[in-house]
Amino acid sequence: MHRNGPKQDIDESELTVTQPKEQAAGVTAVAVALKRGVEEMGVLRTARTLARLNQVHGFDCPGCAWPEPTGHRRPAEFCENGAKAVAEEATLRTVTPEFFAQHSIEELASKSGYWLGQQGRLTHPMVLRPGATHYTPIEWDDAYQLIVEHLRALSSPDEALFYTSGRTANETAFLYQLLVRSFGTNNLPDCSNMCHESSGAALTSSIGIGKGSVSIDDFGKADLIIVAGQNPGTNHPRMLSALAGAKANGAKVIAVNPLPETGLLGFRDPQTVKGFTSGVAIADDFLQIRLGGDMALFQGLGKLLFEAEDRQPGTVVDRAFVDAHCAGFAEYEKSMRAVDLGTVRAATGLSDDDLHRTATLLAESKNIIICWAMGLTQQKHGVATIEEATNLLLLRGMIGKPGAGVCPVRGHSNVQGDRTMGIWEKMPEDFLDALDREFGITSPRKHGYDTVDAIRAMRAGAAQVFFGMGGNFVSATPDTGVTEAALRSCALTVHVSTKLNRSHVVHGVTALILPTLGRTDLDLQNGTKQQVSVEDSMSMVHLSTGRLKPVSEHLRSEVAIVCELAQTLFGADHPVPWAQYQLDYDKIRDAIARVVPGCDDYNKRVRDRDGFVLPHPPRDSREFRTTTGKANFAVNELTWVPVPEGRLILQTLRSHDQYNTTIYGLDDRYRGVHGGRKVVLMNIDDITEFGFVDGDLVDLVSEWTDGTERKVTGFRIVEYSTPRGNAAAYYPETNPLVPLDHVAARSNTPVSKAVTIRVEPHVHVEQPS
Ligand SMILES: Nc1nc2c(c(=O)[nH]1)N[C@H]1C(S)=C(S)[C@@H](COP(=O)(O)OP(=O)(O)OC[C@H]3O[C@@H](n4cnc5c(=O)[nH]c(N)nc54)[C@H](O)[C@@H]3O)O[C@H]1N2
Ligand SMILES: Nc1nc2c(c(=O)[nH]1)N[C@H]1C(S)=C(S)[C@@H](COP(=O)(O)OP(=O)(O)OC[C@H]3O[C@@H](n4cnc5c(=O)[nH]c(N)nc54)[C@H](O)[C@@H]3O)O[C@H]1N2
Ligand code: SF4
Ligand SMILES: [Mo]
Repeated sequence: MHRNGPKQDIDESELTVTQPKEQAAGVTAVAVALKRGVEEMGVLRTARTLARLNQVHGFDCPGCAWPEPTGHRRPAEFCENGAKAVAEEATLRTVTPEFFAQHSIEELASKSGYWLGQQGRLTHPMVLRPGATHYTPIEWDDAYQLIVEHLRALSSPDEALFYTSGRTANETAFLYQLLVRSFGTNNLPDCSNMCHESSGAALTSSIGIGKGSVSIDDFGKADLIIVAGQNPGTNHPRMLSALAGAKANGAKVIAVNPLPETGLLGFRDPQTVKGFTSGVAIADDFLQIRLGGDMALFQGLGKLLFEAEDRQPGTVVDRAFVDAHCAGFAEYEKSMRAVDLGTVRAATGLSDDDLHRTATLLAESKNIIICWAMGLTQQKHGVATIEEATNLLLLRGMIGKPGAGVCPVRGHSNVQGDRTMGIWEKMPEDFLDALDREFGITSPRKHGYDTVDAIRAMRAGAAQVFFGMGGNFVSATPDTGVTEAALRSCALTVHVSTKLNRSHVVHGVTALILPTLGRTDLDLQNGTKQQVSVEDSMSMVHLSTGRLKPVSEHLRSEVAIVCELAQTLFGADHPVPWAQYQLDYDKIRDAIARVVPGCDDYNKRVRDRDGFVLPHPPRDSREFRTTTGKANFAVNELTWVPVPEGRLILQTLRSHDQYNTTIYGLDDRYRGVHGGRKVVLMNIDDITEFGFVDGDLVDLVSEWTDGTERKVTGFRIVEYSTPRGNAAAYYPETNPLVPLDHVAARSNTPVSKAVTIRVEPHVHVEQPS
């Protein structure tokens, strides 16, 4: 079944730009999904795989964390990007030991992430010995030995880092954190540190739990839905169906975004007959906000809501809810009344009319949901911004009733589950107590490093072993130059991966690639079929069963890799029954049931038709387990992102044809960018002011407060509808521009959505031959 990947890398000179699309999804989306499937998997495998995607006895889509509808499921419960995610994983192209013999590390390091990923699935465990030019095959047992030797050589367990990306299933996540804590450290950085950490921090402080409070059914009951800092047409495509359904029931949708994202403005549902021929506008109103202006918006709206209450007392503030369930209301009211609307207009770029229109809708709607993603979280004041959004909902009594609530829309398909299972550098004491009781271990209590601190630790020589459970650490993290040097300084880097990526070629002195099964793959342990479980963005937990024949007999499941490594590391008489867990994942689920809150009877309930929903006290009973025992109104000083003279504020975002650092193709169809990725979207007035024209090649230079500069070169200017002073370019190409120390207050999340840059003409430097 071996097939080779494409030989050609990206040629940016083939980049073309067309008008952005006015409607998302529709027939083209279906056609693209099928074409990508057939290219990678062939016709039969495509048909078999897509038929099982998101179905009750099938596998969970590895695309994103948007939930499946409960009850009746349509025959095709997936979207274009879900199909692409599956094609990417279920591909028949392979990266074999022969591939590694043909390509040196130096050569692979010169390729784009796109090229690396397109080569196919990894088939063998591989090792790069100190000073070697090529990866060579290694036996699994020898690989474990090598890791254990390095771990034992450390002077403290805290010198090892154990990263997790959010595709990892609950069973793996639970065992992995157990291994790490048995070893003696809480160094469990994860992709969530770069993603919804700000949501977790804000919601925990405001309502006592870091998860969203709505279910998919609430969308059908809402009459106002605000979607802020999110591009669902690309990143959570089936959310558009939920929004379209809400609108059919009379809801209004407001999009808050610097860009007129296609999916928000128009949508053709490919799963309905009508959707093939006509579309609906999703957003009733579009607030084209300036980057980082959301906190000002929510504060301005807070002020206007109090003024509306003054005009018609008793109609806006939900006194009964506030009195019974909230703390800090008086301080909040005082701070809102002091908000200066002039500052709000400057910070947001919105008009008085925009603010009043939105406030009126907020005051009059009976059931309000606020959704958000990276546009809010990856800001310096991301935590405070989310608290301000939550304040508005508390004021209106919108938590813990049908059709209303907070909705952080998670990224990776199991990033929320990983947290529930203990992947966090600072898990609460009661979780660690339960873990210790169950297994007779002593978990360390000192908090570990998150992602940014992990990079700092490597840079400082305080960490020498990096272990990645999935993901692509080097490309996903900020400040690429700094991070690459940090990883290269490690004695050992290990990656459990499905596909080749840049983290394999920017390596420690010794490096290992451990190839693993993905969601779609059949997982047999000792001849018995195993299943895993996952949790979506709305706390629904259910099983996922892969059925495809793995591309190589040398792949091992993530669970098997953790269990085998643990046995090598701890020996046979360790209190955790690793060997049993490996052979029967039901046994892992039994342990999860005893340790993880809300998971009682886990084995039975994950097998229910739609799975089960984890408890959420504010949603279930308006109970708020915060420091005050009530929902907390937060008071924050207004923060926003002014544009310095002659500079731009740059956001780094996803194209329609990528999954984080995995580039599926070169077609950002909705935005009209084709054939390449090095573009910078700019407002026409900025282009003109800086003396450029659309199509010019430029270098982007980021400036940081300590006087240091970072640069990426050869980007094409594309005239685009974005607020004055705000620009956009794709991640990960622009990660070198994000300073490591540019992080959100209270969540330490890299500020990927507001980097100060200047734009310089691109000077072509001839390489010496
Ligand atoms: N196909 C596909 N699906 C994905 C992913 C993928 O890469 N590809 N990634 C997954 C992951 S891990 C995640 S976290 C999610 C990410 O999902 P999103 O958060 O939708 O992803 P981004 O592309 O970062 O888009 C950020 C959006 O916020 C807007 N924005 C930026 N800054 C601001 C701001 O200051 N204020 C406001 N109001 N808006 C702003 C941008 O214009 C853009 O529309 O998607 C998940 N799903
Ligand atoms: N500038 C900038 N940087 C960002 C962001 C941004 O918006 N702007 N977004 C941030 C966000 S929200 C996130 S979540 C992170 C993402 O950070 P990561 O999660 O680290 O990155 P991914 O690109 O999702 O990881 C892709 C790799 O995962 C491996 N993989 C895929 N499936 C599996 C599997 O089933 N098992 C295993 N073991 N491996 C698998 C493959 O080898 C693939 O190459 O990036 C962050 N970085
Ligand atoms: S919305 Fe997300 S989870 Fe659902 S099919 Fe699309 S990519 Fe997969
Ligand atoms: Mo994410």
